[in-house]
Amino acid sequence: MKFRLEATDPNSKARAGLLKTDHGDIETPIFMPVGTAGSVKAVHQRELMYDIKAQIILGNTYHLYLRPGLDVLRKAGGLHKFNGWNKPILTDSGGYQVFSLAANRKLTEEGAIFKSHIDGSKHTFTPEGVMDIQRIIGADIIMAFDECPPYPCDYSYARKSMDLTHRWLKRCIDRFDRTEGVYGYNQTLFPIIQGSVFKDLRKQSAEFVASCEREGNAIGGLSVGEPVEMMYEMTDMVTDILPKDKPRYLMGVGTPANILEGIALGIDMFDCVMPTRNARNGMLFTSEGIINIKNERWKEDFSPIDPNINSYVSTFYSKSYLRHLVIGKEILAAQIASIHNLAFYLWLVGQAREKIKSGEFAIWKTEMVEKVSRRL
Ligand code: PRF
Repeated sequence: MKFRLEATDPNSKARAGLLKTDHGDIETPIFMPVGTAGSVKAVHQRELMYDIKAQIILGNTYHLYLRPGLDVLRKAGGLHKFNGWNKPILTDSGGYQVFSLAANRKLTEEGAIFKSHIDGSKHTFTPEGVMDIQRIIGADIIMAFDECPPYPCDYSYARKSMDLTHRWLKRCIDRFDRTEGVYGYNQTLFPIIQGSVFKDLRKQSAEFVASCEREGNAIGGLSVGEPVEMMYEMTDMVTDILPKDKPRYLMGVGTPANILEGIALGIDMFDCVMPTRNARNGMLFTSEGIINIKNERWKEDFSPIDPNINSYVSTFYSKSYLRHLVIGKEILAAQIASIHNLAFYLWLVGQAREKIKSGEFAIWKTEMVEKVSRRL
């Protein structure tokens, strides 16, 4: 994997870059649609590729390991072959999902023991095991095994948790560096910074992660319920410590405004379930603001969903028609709304990239944050 910075904004820490993987290039800043179980919910690959223009998607170790399981994935030739997405894939390591989804989970020095949310079967994830699983899934970018402490959490818990995440990181690196990709292309491992909302812990974690000298770095443990100002403050601190010549990934973030602020603080990669999950509940993100399409206000609004977004569904379908589909619980509603929201997120990061390159990002960002946060 190679990363090249193409431009930096003179009035913020925003950067535009190019990340090269064996499955193609990624223009940063980028948003990565979440495809938890190997599918971006309600969206075909063709739509991801040509309407949304996604450049990389995310998968989850936890889900893919439980279903379809490693035998199927290995026989398929890896996730790219299995789901037909031949561009880059990043997998999250499973620690976060074990703690948000599994039953009876227990943390030890060795790893996490949990019961499947699907059939109650018992499993153990260790740093080594999770590296091996992500090798078999075949993601281009694989994530270290970490613990994301809840918010709020006290200082003593946050420190112990961070230390455990660091010990796990060493084990991840050790295992990753002793193994090879199963399918012939390169994979790379990103470590994850933790430390809750404590400045000294965040600093310590960022320094430890930077000292590992991997090809990219991630920031975890944020957007878990803390005030946004805290999230921005932690991100700001951490990006001052991380190397400038490597991509930074802010995990699980966020709203359109969060993403713009994150870019201003020097983040290059984002993922979030929000555009797809909220789409399925009728929440649309548009270039004019946020719409609850179920609202009476849109009943007879025959204007396009968003004329500024050049995905087929955004201009072809009207708000009124989409409202009708959502209220009738038609399957098509989830498809249209998900494609539109993802196309909007990709449009937003694409615009940010253009503005960084032309040196106008900072002013544009302030206006845009206000615009995309409005509730219509
Ligand atoms: N760790 C991992 N995945 C994550 C997070 C984390 O802290 C977050 C926190 N926002 C989202 N996804 N491994």
